[in-house]
Amino acid sequence: MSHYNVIQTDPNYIPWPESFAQQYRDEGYWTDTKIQQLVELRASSTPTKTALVCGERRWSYVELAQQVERLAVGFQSHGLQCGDKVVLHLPNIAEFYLCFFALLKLGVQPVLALPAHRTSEIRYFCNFVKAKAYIVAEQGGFNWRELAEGLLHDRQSVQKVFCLQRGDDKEPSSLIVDLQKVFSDGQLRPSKAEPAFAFFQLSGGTTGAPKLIPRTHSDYLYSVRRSTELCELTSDDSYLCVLPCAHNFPLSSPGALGFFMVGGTVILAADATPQTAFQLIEQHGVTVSALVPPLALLWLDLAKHSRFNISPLRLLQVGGAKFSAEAAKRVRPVLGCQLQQVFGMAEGLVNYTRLNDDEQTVVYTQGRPMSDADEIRVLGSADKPVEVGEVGHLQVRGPYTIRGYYAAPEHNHQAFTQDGFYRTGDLVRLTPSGNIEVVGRSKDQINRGGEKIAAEEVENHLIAHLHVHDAAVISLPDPYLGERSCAVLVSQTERPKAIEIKRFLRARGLAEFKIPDRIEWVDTLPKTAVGKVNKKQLQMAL
Ligand code: OOB
Repeated sequence: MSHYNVIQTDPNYIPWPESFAQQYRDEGYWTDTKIQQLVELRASSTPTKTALVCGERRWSYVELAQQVERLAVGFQSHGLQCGDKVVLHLPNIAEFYLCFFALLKLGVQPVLALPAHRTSEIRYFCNFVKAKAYIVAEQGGFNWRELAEGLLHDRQSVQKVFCLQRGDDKEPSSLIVDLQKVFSDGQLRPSKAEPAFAFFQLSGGTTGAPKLIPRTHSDYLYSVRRSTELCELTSDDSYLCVLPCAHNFPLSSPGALGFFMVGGTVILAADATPQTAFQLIEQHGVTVSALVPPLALLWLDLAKHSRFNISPLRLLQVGGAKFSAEAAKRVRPVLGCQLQQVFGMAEGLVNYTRLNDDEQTVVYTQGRPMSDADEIRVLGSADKPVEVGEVGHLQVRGPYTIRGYYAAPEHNHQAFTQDGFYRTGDLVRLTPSGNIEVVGRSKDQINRGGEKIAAEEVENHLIAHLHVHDAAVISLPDPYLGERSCAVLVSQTERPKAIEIKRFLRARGLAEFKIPDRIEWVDTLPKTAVGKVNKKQLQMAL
């Protein structure tokens, strides 16, 4: 696609103001490269280098580029075209990247759903963006077929479901297209248009409905490029992708895209157990990986009596939730590699500790913004900047931080300031050296070991229960997850057992990580002076 293409307009998308866009281009932050070109560029510069390993399968750069092309041709013949939305719902398998690049090549805008999402979330995304297609893989414990057939039957927007089926129970279905059969030879018909942005990331959310985050080729690639520099990646590096590959952290910080950019190798882990990870590190000489804190704790435990040689690992990134200093201290002695703390968000801003930072900084802080063009401020009461060392609300604006969620004018009003800063909802403290320490949160969210739960979303599902009159979902401390969730419920009739409440939520198709870990009943929910539920008081009482 050349820049002569007509850029489609999308009234639901909020671009950077032209003066900022111009500055980001002039100063070289934004370029015209498209995300899918990462693989194409490498296919010509290092064609035979291994790009991707997934189980027994592997792809060189040129093979990857060819497969992406064939998939794009197939999607096009199924009617997908520039500006169409698609919900991409795949676990850590190579087809995630194949689909992602193929869709971007067509100008189709995928919503990057997480594997843990279920009927409730998927239906919402499909309806919200008016997705033309849904791409899913068969996975245990999830009746994807019922969901897929439901989506098609509804005759809303979804016209096609592409499913990656397992060999053993392939069932012929006239409605669902076998993803393997989509790959086809032929010529791609070029598009004369380009979408306003490339794809959607998902927000951890604080409201009843999850928010969609539009990311552009320019802003995303800049964040990837800057991340590869910070992590000093070279083509000799290989990345073990343990976290769900659709998430911003393992996709772009520097994640798989960073490794494709430098011509390194991406290795997908079939599961998130440390045993699998250690075996893959030894087998492939993995040099970098990224984890959420609970997984890092498991790695630390296993390393003490593992027979695998994990010495190739040079850098372990930990982020998504606060990593305790006690655990952070143990990374180098136990795992024999450098720790990098990563404090990022799908909305944009990513902070890193640097490879040459001193031990104190790496252990006690969550790093600092990756870009000189990131503008951050820490505000106290009445939105006045606080002193260094004081706790305040973190706000950010910059070349890869969005200016608004997709089609959410009311929420944007609260989440963004007049001058375009994103209110992160994180409570932080700046150290004298300019590093950030995350100390808490003002947003109504639970961070369950890196998985984000919007309290209001779960509360809305809970009060749909016949016997639940009122509900508050709060976080409680957990030694392993950092936080776990607790639903505090009020009934005016009877109090069903916890198991029945959980069963009810599962039946509503809610992702498993959002099912409350604990259920408590109270007579009334305590209120604050302004009449909101006093969650602090509930937390203290439990
Ligand atoms: C990453 O992205 P999201 O969108 O799943 O979650 C963002 C939120 C942040 O606002 C913060 O509340 C929390 O997750 N968070 C951390 C953290 N990293 C993220 N809180 C404390 N310490 C950390 N190191 O989680 C994400 C995106 C890109 C890179 C890394 C993480």
